[in-house]
Amino acid sequence: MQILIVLFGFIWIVSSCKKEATVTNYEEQELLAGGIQTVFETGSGAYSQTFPVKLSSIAIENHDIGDALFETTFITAPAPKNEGLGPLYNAVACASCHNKDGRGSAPEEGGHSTSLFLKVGIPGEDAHGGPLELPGFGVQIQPKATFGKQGEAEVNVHYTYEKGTFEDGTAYELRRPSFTIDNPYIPLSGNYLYSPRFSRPVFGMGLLEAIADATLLMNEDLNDFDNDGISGKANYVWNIQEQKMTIGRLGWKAGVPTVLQQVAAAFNQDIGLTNFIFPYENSINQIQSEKQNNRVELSDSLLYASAMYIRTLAVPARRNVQDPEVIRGKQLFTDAACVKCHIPKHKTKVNMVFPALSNQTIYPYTDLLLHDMGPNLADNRPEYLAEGVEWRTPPLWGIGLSQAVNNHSHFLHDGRARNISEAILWHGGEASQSKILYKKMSISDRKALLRFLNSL
Ligand code: HEC
Ligand code: HEC
Ligand SMILES: [Ca+2]
Ligand SMILES: [Ca+2]
Ligand SMILES: [Ca+2]
Repeated sequence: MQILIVLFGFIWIVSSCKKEATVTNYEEQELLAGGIQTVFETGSGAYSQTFPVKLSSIAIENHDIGDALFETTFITAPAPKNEGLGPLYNAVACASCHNKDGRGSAPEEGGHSTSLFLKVGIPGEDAHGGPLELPGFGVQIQPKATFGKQGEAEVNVHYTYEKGTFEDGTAYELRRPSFTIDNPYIPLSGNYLYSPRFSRPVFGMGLLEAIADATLLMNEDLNDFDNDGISGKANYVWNIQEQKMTIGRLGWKAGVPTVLQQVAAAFNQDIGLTNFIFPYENSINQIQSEKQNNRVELSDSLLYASAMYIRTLAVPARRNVQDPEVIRGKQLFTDAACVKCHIPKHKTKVNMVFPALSNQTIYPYTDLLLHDMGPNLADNRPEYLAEGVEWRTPPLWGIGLSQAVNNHSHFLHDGRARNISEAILWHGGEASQSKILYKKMSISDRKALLRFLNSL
């Protein structure tokens, strides 16, 4: 008996020591950013992999159909295949803006980019608290049009450059964009609002959609009760399918509730294909589009396949997780309060019907909530509960592979940041304290923080 007690005591000591050892700043599973749906691709295909496990053969079939559709170039009707482009459009394919399922390219000085468009509107709210259309232009500027019609306008960017210094004296430069709407097909009314939107990676969306509403709401702190300067607010948006207000998760202002509605809106607004969720051409109510034909151009089955594709794009694994500098950078990420918005870890809901998404620990580094990011980032165009200064915390998973996938590291809602450091330096509002702490860091701390971010 005594021997047994000693033995158990010994085991207890050994196992608690082992526990001690794993409670360093490294969690065993954090390598697997997408839980079981993590892939180990680090090259240009890092954002383009299918869920590796637990997909039914029907789901795989739909994923593949959606995959092909994502690359498809749509053309003007009538045509035997892939018809329905326009009359107004931004691009001919999803992949034109989501290069390799990632970001497109940000516009250069004086020019424009397909992957960045303007959402537009006028002050006020529609019946559901959403943005009002800009008469003659709708909710988005489409610069392109099919034969015989005119694109709505050109959108060009101009940058001004601003210098700053870190506390250690190291200089940096930021570029501030301003946009012009040139050659509109009809004059623009006086008090229009616009919001620039740069494309984003589309992997991991199914997992983000599978986080319970309750989890998101738990992280809200509307009145900043803990007095840390950070509030966090869920957006509530009009859910067309459910015909009620539900939490928004997708888009830079979390203005879209589900993957399906995001995909349907992209087909309709960006490419010009009507579908059962958005049955009218995007040129509805415009003078040059009288008597347009609003028959459904994208079948329900193709729309569902496209949503299945987006839901089941896997998450790339982290790299160098046990590197001491990366671990130090992770501590700095916590110390600088980045984790308060870019919440590292979530768990997805239990989902018997879709086991591939069920009950997974994932590391997206977002709260999917809205935050006041200060006047420098403000677009001043509200979207439901998202005010002019508010943006959704974007997920940071995969950010370190941006260069490998898209050959650039342009970030933020308008692509103004040319690297991760600039993205941090633009933080303001609720994230002011984080920015100040970043500017105070020594060069080696900044390097460690960036190494950590590049390991995501
Ligand atoms: C003209 C460029 C363009 C095209 C074409 C385009 N997108 Fe996007 N996409 C964007 C932009 C810009 C955003 C951010 C929109 C916002 O903030 O509202 C976005 C956002 C998304 C998101 C949400 C990402 C997130 O982090 O919340 C998904 C998913 C998506 N697009 C899928 C698609 C699919 C599928 C297609 C084809 C049917 C498509 N997109 C076509 C530019 C484009
Ligand atoms: C108050 C919430 C908040 C805090 C704190 C915060 N962020 Fe952010 N972060 C955001 C939001 C919101 C955006 C998007 C802003 C935009 O696009 O205008 C963003 C964008 C980013 C981006 C660009 C992502 C992309 O895909 O474009 C990076 C990188 C980033 N944050 C890193 C950090 C780091 C590092 C810290 C700590 C030093 C930090 N953030 C602190 C909310 C926050
Ligand atoms: Ca059409
Ligand atoms: Ca339009
Ligand atoms: Ca708070």
